Amino acid sequence: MARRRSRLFVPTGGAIAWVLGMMAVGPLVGGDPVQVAAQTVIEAAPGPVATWAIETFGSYAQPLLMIGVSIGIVAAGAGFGLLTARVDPGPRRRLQVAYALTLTLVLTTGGGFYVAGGGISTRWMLATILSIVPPGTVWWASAETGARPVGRRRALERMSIAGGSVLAGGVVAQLLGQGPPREGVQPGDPLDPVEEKTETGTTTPTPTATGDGDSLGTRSETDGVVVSSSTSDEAFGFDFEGIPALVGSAADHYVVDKNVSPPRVNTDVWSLSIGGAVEDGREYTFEELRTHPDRREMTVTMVCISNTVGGNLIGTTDWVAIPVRTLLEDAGVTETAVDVVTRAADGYSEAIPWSVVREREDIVLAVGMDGKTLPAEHGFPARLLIPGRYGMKSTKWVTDFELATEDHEAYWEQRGWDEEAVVNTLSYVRAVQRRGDRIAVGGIAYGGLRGIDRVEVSVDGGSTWADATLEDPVSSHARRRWRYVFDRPDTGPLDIVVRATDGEGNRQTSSQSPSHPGGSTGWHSVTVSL
Ligand SMILES: Nc1nc2c(c(=O)[nH]1)N[C@H]1C(S)=C(S)[C@@H](COP(=O)(O)O)O[C@H]1N2
Ligand SMILES: [Mo]
Repeated sequence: MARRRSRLFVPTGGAIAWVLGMMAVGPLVGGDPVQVAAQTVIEAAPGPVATWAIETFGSYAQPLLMIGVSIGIVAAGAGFGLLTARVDPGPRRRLQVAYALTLTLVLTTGGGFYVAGGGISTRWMLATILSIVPPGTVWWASAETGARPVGRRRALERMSIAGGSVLAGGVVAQLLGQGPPREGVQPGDPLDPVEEKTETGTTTPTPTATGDGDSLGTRSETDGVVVSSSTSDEAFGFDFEGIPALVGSAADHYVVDKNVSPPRVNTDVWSLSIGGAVEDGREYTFEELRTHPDRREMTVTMVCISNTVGGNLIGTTDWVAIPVRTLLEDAGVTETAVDVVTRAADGYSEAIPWSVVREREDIVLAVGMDGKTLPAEHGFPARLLIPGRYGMKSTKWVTDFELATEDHEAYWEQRGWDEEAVVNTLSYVRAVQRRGDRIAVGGIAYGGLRGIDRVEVSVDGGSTWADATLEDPVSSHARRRWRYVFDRPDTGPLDIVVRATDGEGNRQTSSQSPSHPGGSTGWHSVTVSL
């Protein structure tokens, strides 16, 4: 009995120790084999499966997948234990199995860290060795038990030795951290300001009306809408509790990509290459881009195609960017060019017709965000921005521009999402505040390049509508904020609905569609009491 139990316990416990040990030392190389496995699953997943996961789990999809992969590895260990618990292969066979297992363990661990850390280094070696110790300890601790059944105390002792080696690996990894700071520019480093603002997409932020009640009474949230009361008796501005900043910070900006952890790019070796159907293929260093004479500041709103009505996958911030067409024209685009394909350090790709890029000065390569170089998760050192299209078109961690002579099928397009991904007009309620008898409903509205002309609000579930007041646009590429203020002494429920009309006179459709394949549509509604 005891022997059988130990044959089940050893591979299961070994697998647990292995997974935990690898995760603990991951910081040494900036990733671990479990992440590599999860990333492989994400990229191999058929379009409908990937889409289903995004729609069902949203931003939990990747963490859940990591847990799933870990459970899978442990289950494989247990399965192996179950299969082998019945047979006694004899000492010779047992030795062969032990060799084969050790070899597999070393190869997968070393190989996984190699991929995760981008090559062979002392850290890679250390991570691999430290990760083999915990499962090795479990195995070693059980090796002698073949002869004697393990007592509860001995078993506990062994578990703590394995646990201790995981901890020790974690401590080493934390002490050595991500390694000495690299030479060269880092994500989020200070960026020289653009001295002379160029026209495109730039406006000076308009100061907003005052009276934005610091003196808060209460605050709560209903379906993501901030509901508050304030003791202020000043007139409402656009900035009351729960309304996003006119221009958000980098930290405010949502993060969406296919990666379990963002690729880390070293600007000392990175360059942006421009090739394909051009006369002179060329490379830009980060330094050349960072100081490019045509760089400009732009306030741009980005929204993810998987955002649901009223959702938070929308951000507005200041970028420093260079028109893509300038970079491409300098390389001399030839007649045969059809698509501008962008490729990225994480294997992602996107494409946009050259005929579109040629016409638009506002399709840009961003090298700065919120006054600094890009944060790693937003695409350091350089990312595309295509205002008016969903975020998926805006490739992060760009490494290559390739002028392709035929239509290119991009990462999400292969997975069944819309190719052009032009944003649908949207308007969201973000906050409701009471000041005495007065109530303000406020939020944002975005119509991509079409702009927003009008926002209407209903507080009776759509029976009657009133015009909201729109804030002056901060940029032609940014969403607008709005508010609607009315008198309501009683505290009964309000059925709030909002709808916008874009700059071409089209009212936002009331028909509800899911985000796949072309982005969500429908009016945002919320019921609040205050
Ligand atoms: N290289 C790369 N670029 C990418 C992605 C990606 O997975 N890899 N995801 C895209 C998607 S779906 C969106 S919504 C935006 C999000 O950009 P943000 O994280 O800076 O907000 O990046 C886009 N660019
Ligand atoms: Mo997205």
